[in-house]
Amino acid sequence: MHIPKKYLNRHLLLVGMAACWLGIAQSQGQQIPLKHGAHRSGPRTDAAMQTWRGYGLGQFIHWGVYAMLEGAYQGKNYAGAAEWIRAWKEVPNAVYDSLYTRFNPSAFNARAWAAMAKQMGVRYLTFTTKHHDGFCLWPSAFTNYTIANTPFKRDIVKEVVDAYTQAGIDVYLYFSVLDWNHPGWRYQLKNSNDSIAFNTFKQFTWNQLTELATRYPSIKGFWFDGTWDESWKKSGPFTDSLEQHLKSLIPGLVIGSRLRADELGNRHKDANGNLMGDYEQGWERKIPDSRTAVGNNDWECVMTIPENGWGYAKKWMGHWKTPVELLEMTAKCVSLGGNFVINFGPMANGAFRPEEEETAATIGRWMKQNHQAIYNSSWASGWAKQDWGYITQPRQPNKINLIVFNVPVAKTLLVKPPKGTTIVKATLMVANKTALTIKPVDYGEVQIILPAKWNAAEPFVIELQTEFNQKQNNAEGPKANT
Ligand code: JFZ
Repeated sequence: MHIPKKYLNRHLLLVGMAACWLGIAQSQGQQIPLKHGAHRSGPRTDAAMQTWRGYGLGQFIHWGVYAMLEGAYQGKNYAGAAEWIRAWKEVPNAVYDSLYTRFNPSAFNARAWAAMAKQMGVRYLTFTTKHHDGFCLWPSAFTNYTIANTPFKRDIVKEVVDAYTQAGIDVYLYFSVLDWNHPGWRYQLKNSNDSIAFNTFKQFTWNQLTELATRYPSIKGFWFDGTWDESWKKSGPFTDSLEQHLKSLIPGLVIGSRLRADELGNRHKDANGNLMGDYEQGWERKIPDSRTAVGNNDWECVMTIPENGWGYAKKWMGHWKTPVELLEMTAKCVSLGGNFVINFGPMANGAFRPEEEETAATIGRWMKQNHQAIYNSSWASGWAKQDWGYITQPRQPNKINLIVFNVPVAKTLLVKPPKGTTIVKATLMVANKTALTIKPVDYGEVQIILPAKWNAAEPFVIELQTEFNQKQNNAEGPKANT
């Protein structure tokens, strides 16, 4: 079909006008009306959230009866994450579901765990109370599948919450909504029988969470998981009331974006693109590569040491991250305004594997020296990312920390302060706190000059003291010749 050019042009014009109108409608913020979408726009500003925002480094612990199988069955290694081993066809459900009758972690010592975490320098813990298998590490009154019915009997959640809290480390409870052990769980709601069954499951979930919040009132939040199935996505209004209910039980409670769905089934972000929950919880084993990727939201990245596996596996497959790699990820996350959380998977007897103890100790030695660049620090607005490492902004005004991972051959670090900001002092934060030479160069860039014989054995921090000059900020910068 041939369309004369003049019609084509007119047609394009009309299409263009329509697109433009839609664009205007959207930019004027025409919102989809939602009862169960985000209830807040922008980050939380209260003290509890300020604390969360300042953690920098956290510890995750995945522990449950899956640790007893050690990521293998009858001599064969499971290729998936060890805490998922029940889903492997090689393992009969009956075998897995009776493991708990032998769960007896004789080496478990919550105070030793908390001491290791403290030495490592983590400021919060997320601990699995119940993973997808449904086994509860606390004596829940709503199921028999709990620690109370193991030979061990002790309330592991209580011991962990108490020991960490006493050590000054905030505790968050991981809770899998998905529960392979509960008869009412459904992946989908295909008919009214499914809905009836799933209603019993929702009540059970409500009861268990109320129980956790009531038994362990010192916790600072929940970390939800297993909320991705159709059945849960269709329960938007319920997820909303559940969240509000938990927040009414513990003031300041922090809950990420993995609990709720809106009434249209959207998760994490509602139909209008607003985050549901206090921080973005989708950064799992991946780190954003720019500040734009996270927008204005609080966020956290959770990371495994081996490639993919949270629960204990005897054989770690693939690459295990070195302490320096984990520290670099920590620095990167903090420099982009997020927290970084490193996972540990204790053995069935309750002790940590040597690789994890070693990792915690090495990270701790570095944190002891350099935590000023990680704690209560965030994105340094206006300072461009540099190849030598990461820039973080502590809460004190006029201070900036540079965390250096790659020392340039020239032994000079280039930085570009935001307009109006001058660097007045640069201090190498090791041993005798050497003051470094600052040399302004062209285009508002500044060289920080390292001692000529500087040989860094590990990443290090340089503290900058800055001054802000309003006049300079208003002055016109150099004009580019373009
Ligand atoms: C979940 C669990 O299935 C896993 O066992 C572990 O507990 C982990 C912390 O969370 O796994 C997920 C959940 C979400 C994503 C990926 C793995 N995700 O959003 O990309």
